[in-house]
Amino acid sequence: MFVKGKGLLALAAIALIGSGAHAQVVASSGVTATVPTDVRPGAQEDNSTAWLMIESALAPGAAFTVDTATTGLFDEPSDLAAPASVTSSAPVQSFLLWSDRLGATGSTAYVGYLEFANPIVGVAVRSATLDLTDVFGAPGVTYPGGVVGRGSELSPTVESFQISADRKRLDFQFRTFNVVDEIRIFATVPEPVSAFVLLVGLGAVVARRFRRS
Ligand SMILES: [Ca+2]
Ligand SMILES: [Ca+2]
Repeated sequence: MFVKGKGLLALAAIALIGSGAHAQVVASSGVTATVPTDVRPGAQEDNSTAWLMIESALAPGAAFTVDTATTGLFDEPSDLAAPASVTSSAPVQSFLLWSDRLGATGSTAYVGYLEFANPIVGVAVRSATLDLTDVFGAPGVTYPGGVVGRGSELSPTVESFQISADRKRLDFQFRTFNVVDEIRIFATVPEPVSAFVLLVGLGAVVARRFRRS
């Protein structure tokens, strides 16, 4: 019975993942998902992993500012476009990826990637653009608005990110010193009806697993 209870919990966890924005991240490396209340420098530190948090869902047609809406390797500031407002006809989800090393001296390298179920529309990496897009942050979370250096300072072989040709994968490399390194990612999400169909499908899988056990 105890084992069965654990199985129930595991299935409930799968259902939760399947029903939420977490389902939009299908694979990752070097990143730990978290639900923080404070993402200012020093609030949540780790020398072995970067952090990922789910932020707000944007309605179709909402305007948001990005530093690039194209694909490829970005390893110097001149690779970025001028900050520009974009809109998406599909619903969009905002995610914050960041790193914060222990303490405020020395430096730590972070390397990893995120794979999304749906295409990345654009990203914010400059401190000013991150400040500007904090309105799409998660409710109740304190952000480092106005903190110089919160963004990602692109530098060849030191700090960079890459968006794959199909826009579903973002590779990153941070060298984090005394502040933080952040990238805010805007990726499309399925229309609600699609998410519902996915849930029904997941329910069928869960039901089959229960019958089998
Ligand atoms: Ca720190
Ligand atoms: Ca930084």
